[in-house]
Amino acid sequence: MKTVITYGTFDLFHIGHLRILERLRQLGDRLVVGVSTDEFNSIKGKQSIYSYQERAAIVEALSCVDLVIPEDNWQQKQQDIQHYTVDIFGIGSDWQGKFDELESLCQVVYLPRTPTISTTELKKSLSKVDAQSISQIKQGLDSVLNLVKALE
Ligand code: C2G
Repeated sequence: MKTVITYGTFDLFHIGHLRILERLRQLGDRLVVGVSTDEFNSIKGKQSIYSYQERAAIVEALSCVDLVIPEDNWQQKQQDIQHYTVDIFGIGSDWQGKFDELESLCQVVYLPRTPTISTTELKKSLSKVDAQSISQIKQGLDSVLNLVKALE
């Protein structure tokens, strides 16, 4: 069985996240996803809208994802690759070259990012809407989350 692993924050889950996870899953038979914990996000300089639990639940609900693990630090990749007998480490091209040291343990692939969408841009456009719209959006997102939980 060929195992693929990747890592990310996956906040405000969007089509760019879905596309990379689906493409990575197609490279093997099992996809393991390390979702950054809230504490690790602080180290990464990221403040996510959704908590780790919510972000992990959404990623875990995807049919292309087989296992979600917490990503607590930069150093755990080597241990994870050995623990899960990973054949391929993959991540978006915005990280091109950053994880080449893992080539001594497994194949390393950088896949093209989906252009014109990012969580940062989503946050910027969301911050332009008024408070009432935000609560309406939150209600909508909460019902999506409840649906995901109901499907679990
Ligand atoms: N991504 C993408 N296209 C986008 C946005 C994101 O392909 N438009 C990919 C990224 O390249 C990454 C994954 O989606 O592979 C998750 O992106 P983020 O949630 O932004 O995660 P990041 O901050 O890149 O964390 O140790 C690795 C880090 O945890 C990666």
